[in-house]
Amino acid sequence: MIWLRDLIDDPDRGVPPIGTFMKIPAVETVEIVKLAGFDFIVLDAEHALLSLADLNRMILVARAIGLAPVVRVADHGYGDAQRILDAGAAGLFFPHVSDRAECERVVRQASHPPRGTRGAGGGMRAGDWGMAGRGKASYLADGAGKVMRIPMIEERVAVGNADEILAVDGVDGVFIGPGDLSMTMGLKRTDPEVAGAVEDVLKKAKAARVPVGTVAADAGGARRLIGEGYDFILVSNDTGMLAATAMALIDEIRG
Ligand code: 3PY
Ligand code: MG
Repeated sequence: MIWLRDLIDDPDRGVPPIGTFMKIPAVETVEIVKLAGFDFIVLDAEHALLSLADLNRMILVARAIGLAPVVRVADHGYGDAQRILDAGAAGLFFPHVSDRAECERVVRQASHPPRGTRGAGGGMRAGDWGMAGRGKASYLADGAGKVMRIPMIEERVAVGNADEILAVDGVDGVFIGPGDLSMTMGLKRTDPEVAGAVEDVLKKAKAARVPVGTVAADAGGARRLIGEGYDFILVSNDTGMLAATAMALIDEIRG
C-alpha cells in the first residue's frame, strides 16, 4: 500500500507527489494515470457521481497497482468517511471546512479513539480483512499514522480562520481550493486578492508545519506550485484531460 503521507515525507523525492482528481467511475482510468506516472489520485465524490461501490473498486485497483487513493467526500457526514477509510483509502479531503468547530468534527469522525469516534472495522480492507497484524498492516496504526485527514480551505471565512483550522489536533494536511475560494470572495480566480489569500494560507500552513496542497489546471501551473513550496499538488482531472485532448485532436484535424 502506497500512502500519500509517506510520499510527502520521503526526503529522497525531488518533487512533491503529483496527483489528479478522478471523476469517471472506472478502473481503467486509474490504471492509465498510474502508468502515466502520477503518484496519487483523489476520487472526487463531492462533485462526481461516484457511488460507494465505485469508490470501493477504484480504491482496490489503486492500492493494487501502487497509487495512493485519497477520497474527497461529498460533505461532512459521518457514515461515508468511516466506510471509505475502512475500504482502504489513504486519506480524506473534507470540502468547505470553515472554522475550528467544523474541522474538529470532520477530523474526529475519521480518527479512532482517543482522538475521535471512528469505529473498529478491522475486518475490512483497511485491516487486511481481519488479518492485520500477521506481518501485514496494522489497522489501528495505519488509521492513526498513515491515513491523512485533510480539510479543504476554500471559503473566504476559512482564510481568516486558517490558523485555528491548522491547529486542530489530527489535521494531517490542508488543501486550498482556489475555485470555490474565488467564488466566495466574489472575485475572478485570477484576481490578485485571491492569489493573496492563497499565499496567506500557504504561509500559515508552512509556519504550522502542516503539509499543504492545491490544484493547478496544467503543467505550467503545477511547476509554479512546486516552486512555491507546496507539499502535494493536484493537476487537472480525468475528464479535463480527456476533454482537452479530444478538443485539441479534433481542432487540429479540422484546422
Ligand atoms: C476548488 O478549487 O474549489 C476545489 O475544490 C479544488 O478542486
Ligand atoms: Mg471546491
